[in-house]
Amino acid sequence: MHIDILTLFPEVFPAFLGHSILGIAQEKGLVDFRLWNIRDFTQDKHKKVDDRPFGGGPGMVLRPEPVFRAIEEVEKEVPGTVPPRKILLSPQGTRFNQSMARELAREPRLMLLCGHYEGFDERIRQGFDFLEVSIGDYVLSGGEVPAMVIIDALVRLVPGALGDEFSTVSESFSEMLGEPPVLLEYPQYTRPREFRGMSVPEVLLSGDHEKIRKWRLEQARLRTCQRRPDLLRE
Ligand code: 6GU
Repeated sequence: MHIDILTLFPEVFPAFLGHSILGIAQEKGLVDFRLWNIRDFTQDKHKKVDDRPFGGGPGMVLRPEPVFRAIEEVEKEVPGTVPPRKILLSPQGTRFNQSMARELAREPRLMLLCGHYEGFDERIRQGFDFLEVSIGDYVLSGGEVPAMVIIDALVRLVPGALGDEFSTVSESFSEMLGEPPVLLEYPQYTRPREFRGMSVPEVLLSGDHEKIRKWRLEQARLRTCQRRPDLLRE
């Protein structure tokens, strides 16, 4: 999986992409990221990426010229491969969820366009076939954090990214790990068995794996009922 990230702030990504599951997935060659600064695709002397909105109003709008050039250049960058699925990050997009993550995780190539300021010149939307995605109903100052959220959700679904230990477990718990209906996580415990008067449920110490599996599924369902009944109706 190849992911191209188009942003005005490429420097905010490397620490995030280089660690934990994302870092390991890159080391294993399962995914590679390329960062592109939209400003590098400007052609004017001042490298101007934004301008004031026609009709007036607050804020600045991302200019079409550098964004069109960036998308077209980056698209040409890896000849012979399929064109990327293009994602535009904006609060006006379709709400991101686990089923979108599952769908996008199957794409060989993605391009994420992060905006900033008040928004994109509308002709950017007209010029390309984007999937416009929002990560929730709140306003962020740019698409960088949403891009990281989406990348994180996708890469952990790429086969091999989570390591063998996890994938064998997921066989028996697919209901809790991303196949619909998605359930919330069951309660987890580690050592010590007793901590400040709170003890680990007996069943987890029993060694009876079938009993443990049933207990966890029951707990996951209970938790989902109590906290997120909307998930059960999806
Ligand atoms: Cl994708 N972008 C911005 N700027 N704000 C958001 C968002 C995206 N999703 C939720 N809020």
